[in-house]
Amino acid sequence: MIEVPARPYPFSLDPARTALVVIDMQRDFVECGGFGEALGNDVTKLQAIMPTVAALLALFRAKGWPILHTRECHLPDLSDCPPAKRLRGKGALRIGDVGPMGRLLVRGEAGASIVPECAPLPGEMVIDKPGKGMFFATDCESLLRGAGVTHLVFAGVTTEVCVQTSMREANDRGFECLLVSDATESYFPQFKAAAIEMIVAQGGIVGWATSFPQLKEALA
Ligand code: TIU
Repeated sequence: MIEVPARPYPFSLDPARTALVVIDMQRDFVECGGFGEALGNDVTKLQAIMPTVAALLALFRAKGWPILHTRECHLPDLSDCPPAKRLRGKGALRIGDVGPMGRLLVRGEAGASIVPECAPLPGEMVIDKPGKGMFFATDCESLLRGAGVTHLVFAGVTTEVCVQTSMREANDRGFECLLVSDATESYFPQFKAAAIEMIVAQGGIVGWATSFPQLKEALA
């Protein structure tokens, strides 16, 4: 086992059973004209983590450890998007409407693709998910269990929405979860900070948090 300095205490990682999960690093969330902006957010905040997520991907690729990317998106007929989700909010554009990067949050559209800096390589797992959590209505669990994975390292956006939901789902399924705090971002700095505190509180009730430099050094 490898010990990674982390909060609330060091995270023990099994090098043969650890996967990186990169949540929703899609143009729709980090670029202007996408779903994130349609919700009223300043999306430029999220772009700052792209080099760190890319470095984290490079670290796992160098190790030959499994990588799973997720994309939040829906089928073109929106049959997997409940009206409660599609109609939520008061924005001018909704899921499925046409924006400058194609239809918002629809599978196969430019906006639903992962930013080039963090794009999946052949052989890496890629999951399209209709919900905020990665396990809802996906085959994530069988993919990870099939690869013998027991430990998950989390990155991506946004910290308190899809990352935290996915981490909570993973925790309930018995995965040991570590969040890389400088490889995740929120539109709301106070929500990012609070989400990390919620995760590590109570002895790591949801999981652990570390920084990329700490993880990199521990894996060196
Ligand atoms: N990927 C993800 O977090 N989806 C969201 O809708 N996040 C928001 O913060 N809105």
